[in-house]
Amino acid sequence: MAVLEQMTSQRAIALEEKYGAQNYHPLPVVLSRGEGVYVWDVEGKKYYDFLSAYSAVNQGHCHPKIINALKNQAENLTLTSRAFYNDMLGRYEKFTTGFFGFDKLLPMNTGAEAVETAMKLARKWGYEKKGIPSNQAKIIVCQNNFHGRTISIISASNDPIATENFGPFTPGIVSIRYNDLNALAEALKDENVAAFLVEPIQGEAGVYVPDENYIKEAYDLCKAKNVLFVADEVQTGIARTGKLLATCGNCSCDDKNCSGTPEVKPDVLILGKAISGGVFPVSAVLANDDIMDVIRPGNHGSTFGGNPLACAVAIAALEVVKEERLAENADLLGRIFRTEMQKLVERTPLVRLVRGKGLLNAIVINDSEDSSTAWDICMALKENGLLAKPTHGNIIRFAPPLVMTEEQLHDCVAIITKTLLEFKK
Ligand code: IF1
Repeated sequence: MAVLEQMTSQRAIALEEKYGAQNYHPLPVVLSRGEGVYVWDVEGKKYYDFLSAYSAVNQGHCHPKIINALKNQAENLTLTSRAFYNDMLGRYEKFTTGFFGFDKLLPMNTGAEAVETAMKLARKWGYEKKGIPSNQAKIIVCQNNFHGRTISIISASNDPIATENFGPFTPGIVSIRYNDLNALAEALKDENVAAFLVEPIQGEAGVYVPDENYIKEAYDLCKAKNVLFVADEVQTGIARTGKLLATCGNCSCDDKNCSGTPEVKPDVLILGKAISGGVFPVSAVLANDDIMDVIRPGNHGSTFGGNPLACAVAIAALEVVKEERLAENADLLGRIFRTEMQKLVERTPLVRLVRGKGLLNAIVINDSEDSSTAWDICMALKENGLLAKPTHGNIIRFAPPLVMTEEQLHDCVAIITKTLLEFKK
């Protein structure tokens, strides 16, 4: 069969260029195998994966427990649709609501679908519980956000490359400066606001960590105005930032010394990516009964939402997070990583600063946003056996799988240090 022809990197890239929509500009590396923190290209070269599929592979590539759950379920029942019950969905819903400390879960597949779901849920709650006049509900979002690629979600975006020539846009969305409590307080004066949708750390924007008090005080401002606090933890959730959730809240995390902020429990929690360990598209919206009960049969759904395969994979993926103490490991290794990167800031003018939380970090390269320097550095890192990719312009995001050992982390720090100290523009 042609599709199984002997593949080379060059051939694989040529096939995508000829037959694929050009909606990405990938780094020129063609991967064919993943295991833990490592990936291999088709020629057999081994790399550290320092992107984790944008924080979807927190548990490491092809984690045996998750793959076995996939295989076992795949041999029994993969999809029923929600026209009928199945024996996995209720189990998954009970497990996951208990895991994060909510009453109910609405299962979807991609992060964007979960964000759209949360927007619909917030609007319906606004009309039926808060009494907002019909079709007047507003949702507040933050500038430089990333919540996905659908029309309503990009209606909340101020990124020209994500929005140009995709209009007209969905109304009822108000955009404010991130990490600006005065801007939020001002926007909340509008009685028709149903929700504030926010990333606890803005990943795509360049791993912007807000002021320590921002999330908590934003939450308090929303509560004072009877506005839902909707946390998009698609990228920051599932232990990535050194806690089970970046907003944490009083989840069922049994880690007594959790550094989380228990007083911030989102009204609506959006999860995706690593909820499945990157093995299968799984996303979820969690909320308590007084919010989720506005959703009635026929209001919302999806063919694959809550399928048995997704449920089996997600249960296993979440169990790995607890069993292997991934949040604690991310917290510890993240502190070491930022300390080591700070040494680099002092050793080369090429790196302006390092920022992040847990194992969601980034370095800002000392060059203009439209320069190719960050890209060229990633190309050099690739040659030295580490894969990362620039986010906006001059920022390189570093987000390895959370199963990384301290020894592997120091190996990666050595690669990054060597590459940057030897780099010639
Ligand atoms: C791409 C970015 C990261 C997300 C948050 C929702 C979604 C995402 C906070 C939607 C998805 C992905 C999408 C992917 C690249 C990656 C990304 F660069 F696009 F912005 F991670 F930062 N909320 N992020 O980060 O989830 O529908 O993709 O499952 O579109 O290129 P999705």
